[in-house]
Order: sequence, then structure tokens, then C-alpha cells
Amino acid sequence: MLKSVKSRRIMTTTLAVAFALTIGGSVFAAEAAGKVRYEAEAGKIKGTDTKIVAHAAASAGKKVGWINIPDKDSVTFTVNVPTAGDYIIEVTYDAGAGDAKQTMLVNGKEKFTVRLPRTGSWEEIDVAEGVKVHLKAGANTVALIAASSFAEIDCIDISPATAE
Ligand SMILES: [Ca+2]
Repeated sequence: MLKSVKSRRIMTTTLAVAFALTIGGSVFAAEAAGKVRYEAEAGKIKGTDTKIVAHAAASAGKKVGWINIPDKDSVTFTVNVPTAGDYIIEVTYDAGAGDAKQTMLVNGKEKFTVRLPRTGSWEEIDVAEGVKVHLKAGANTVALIAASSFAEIDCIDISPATAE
């Protein structure tokens, strides 16, 4: 009896936190070394089973998992940049089942394939090779959509692309 009451309370708290993070959006983005971080768990999550998963080693202690169904399950970030231009987006993830891929869709138009090489386990976090995208000044959407195999998303870091 006591156990059942306790579980329900924990679940309610989790939902409240998830809701706060969702409406908070970029408020939770941390800035470090010219990079702006957006947590996946603060993004817009789409998918029947797609959900926030606690993970102690993840940035802010959480990630988005169960992004399983190709072209359907996704997490979408709303990112803000001060000026239009090229930016590098680095995806922090884990892929315990093997090499995975996701589609990055920028502002609902531009598509990129993000390669997410296998990590040692679902507990091991890695950073994918950066993807260079063009962003407009102000708000932009960046969606990560299931493509092949499975990857969980922790966060993305955005920095201006340096001239080469
Ligand atoms: Ca995170």
C-alpha cells in the first residue's frame, strides 16, 4: 500500500519536471566556451514510446530514449542564434545497439544525416561529428528523427562555424 502511494508521487513529480523543462525551453540552455547547449529532455518529444530517461552521466542527468520508429519518433529543439549564418551542431548521444543514424531536419526544410557510431553500452555517452547547418537569426527548429538502429539523445551544442 505504502509502496503504491510512493510510486504515484514520484511519477507525478517526474511529469511536473518534464512539463517545466518543456515550457522552459532555452532557459535551461547552458553556455560554455562559445557553445550553447540545449538539453534533449527540454525539447519537444514525439513518438508513442519516446520518453525522458534518467541517466546520471548525461548532461543535466537526463536524456531522451526510445526514439525508435524511423521517420516518426523525434525530439525537436528550438534554438536561438543572434545572427544568420553557418553553425556547427554537435549531438551528444548513446547508441548501445550498434551504429545508428538519425535525420537532422532544420527549420522543417534542410535535411542532414547524423552518424551516431555505436557506444560501448546504453550507459556510455559520446559526441557525434559536428553537422554544419545554416541558421537564421532568432528562433530555429532542429529536429532529430529516428532513421536507422537506435540512439538516445542527451543534448546538442551549437557554436558558430569558424571561417576556414
Ligand atoms: Ca540531457
